[in-house]
Amino acid sequence: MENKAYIALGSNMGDRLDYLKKAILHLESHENITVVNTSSIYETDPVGYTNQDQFLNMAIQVMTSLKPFELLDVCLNIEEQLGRKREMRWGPRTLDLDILVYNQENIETEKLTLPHPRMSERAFVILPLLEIDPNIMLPTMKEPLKSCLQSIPDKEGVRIWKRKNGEDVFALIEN
Ligand code: X6L
Ligand code: MG
Ligand code: MG
Repeated sequence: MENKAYIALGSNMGDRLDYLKKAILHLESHENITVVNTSSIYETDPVGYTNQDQFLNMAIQVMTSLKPFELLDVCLNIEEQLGRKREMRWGPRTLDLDILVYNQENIETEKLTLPHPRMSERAFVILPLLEIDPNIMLPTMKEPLKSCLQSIPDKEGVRIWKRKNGEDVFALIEN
C-alpha cells in the first residue's frame, strides 16, 4: 500500500448518503486499497449543468498498491455496481468517483488526467480535500492548493451537511 491517492465522491440521486457509504465500503473491501481518511460530507449546489438536484460531496484519502489505471478501473466498476448510468454529460448520478491526485504523478491520457483537470476551480472538490489535507501540494502548482481558496467562486454553494468531527475547512476561510 505504498501509493497515496485522493478520491472525490459525489451523489445526487436516491439515498445519497447511502451511496457514499457504500462506495467507501466497496473501496475498503478491496484487498489493495486502504481508506485512511475521510472528510465531512458537504451539500453542494450543482455546477456545470445546474438544473438538477443538490449533491452530497466528500473527499477521501486512500493508500493503495494499485497503479493509477487499475485504481480508475476499480472506481468505474464501483460506480457501475452502484447503479451509475451515463445518460447525460454532467447530469444526475447515483455515484461519481474521481481520482483527484495520485502521489505526485502528472498523467494526461484520454481515459485519465492527474491531477484531476480543473479540480482547483471547483469548491465542491477542494473544500473537502483541504479538510483532510490542508497543506496538500499538486504537482502542477507552485503554491499549496489552499492558495486557490481566495480565488474560487461558488464557495457559498458548498455547505457542511454532516460534520465529521473537530474543525472543518471553513475554519480556514471564515474571515
Ligand atoms: C462552466 C462550464 C462552469 C462547466 C462549470 C463544472 C462542468 C463542473 C462540469 C462547468 C463545470 C463539472 C458535480 C457537480 C458535476 C458534483 C456538484 C463537473 C461534472 N458533478 N456539481 N456537477 N457536485 N456540486 O459532484 O464537475 S458534473
Ligand atoms: Mg466528477
Ligand atoms: Mg467522474
